[in-house]
Amino acid sequence: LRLAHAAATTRRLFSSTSTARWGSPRPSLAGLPIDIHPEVQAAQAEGRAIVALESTLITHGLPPPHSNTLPVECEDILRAQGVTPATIAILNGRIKVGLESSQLDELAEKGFAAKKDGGAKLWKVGRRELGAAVVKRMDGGTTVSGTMAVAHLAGIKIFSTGGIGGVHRGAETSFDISSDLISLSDTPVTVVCAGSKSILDIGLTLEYLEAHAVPVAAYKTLDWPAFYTPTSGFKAPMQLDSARQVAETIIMTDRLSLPNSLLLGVPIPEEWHAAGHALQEAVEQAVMESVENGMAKSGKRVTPWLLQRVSELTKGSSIDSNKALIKNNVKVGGEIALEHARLLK
Ligand code: PSU
Ligand code: MN
Repeated sequence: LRLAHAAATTRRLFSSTSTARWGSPRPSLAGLPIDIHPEVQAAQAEGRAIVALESTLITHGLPPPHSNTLPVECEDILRAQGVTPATIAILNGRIKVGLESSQLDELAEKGFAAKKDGGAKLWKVGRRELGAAVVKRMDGGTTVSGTMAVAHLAGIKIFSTGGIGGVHRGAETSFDISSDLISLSDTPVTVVCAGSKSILDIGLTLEYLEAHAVPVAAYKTLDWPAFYTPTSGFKAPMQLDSARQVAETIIMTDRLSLPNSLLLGVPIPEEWHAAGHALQEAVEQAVMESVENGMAKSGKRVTPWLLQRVSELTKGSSIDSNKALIKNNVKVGGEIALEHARLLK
């Protein structure tokens, strides 16, 4: 009897649902603690363009007043294009896809408060934290990996952000590699970014992405960008030349049943190039300090620490560049989403 019971249990464990791999097909949302904003639902029902936005940059990335103003500005850019924004976050254990402007503000305020109380109630939510954040009724800013997971559940294909996480400098001893990279390999949501900051080892990050079969393309150039600067010294493995070509690549990747994302690197706009080179020096100094004071080995705290330190060292001027590139990525994401929706009509 015990044997028969064990066999039945094994069958249940390995029945169709439990062997479905992450990626596709998309699971049903029935009964899940996910609130899709009515505006997003309407856009989905009508096949209109939608762009997902992350919220770690609100809660852990930018200081006030930028954490209050930038998210609204990003959503306005999309609305002006006729694209529906879907900012993704966790509020009191509910996974939100699309927020009210009062909720965007609430997240910024919670991020600010968390800097004082250590963030007991507010998490930086990567994909691995999603389940517990819901169960423990947390508030959370979702990272690239967290946002991709939720966007995928909600059926949103395009996501714009500033920079992605990656392989940290010194990863050969610290093992610090962002789960953003794993998500890029197995979640079919396109990520529009400005590359990554040189707080990371950009060469190793590109190698990791290659090893994990992630298509990486620079937008209208072959230079892989480095966040504040349009070049990183590395070439992108490929170049995509228009929003239309990106949208076609997304659709073809889906039709080929591939589970991966497409990572698009968009260079920061020209008027910010000169500022970028000066910022680069502050990045170098911040990384050096993080090694000296041990922050480099502090796990998920190191990225926010470095971002904050760069902003201090540049008396806040890194933030202007940061905002400019995020808004530019949002605009490019909107153009891609419009093409994508048009091609699928
Ligand atoms: N890089 C930035 N700004 C950010 C982040 C990265 O220049 O705000 C955030 C993003 O949300 C990214 C996350 O997904 O940090 C990566 O964190 P980690 O390295 O702990 O995986
Ligand atoms: Mn890390």
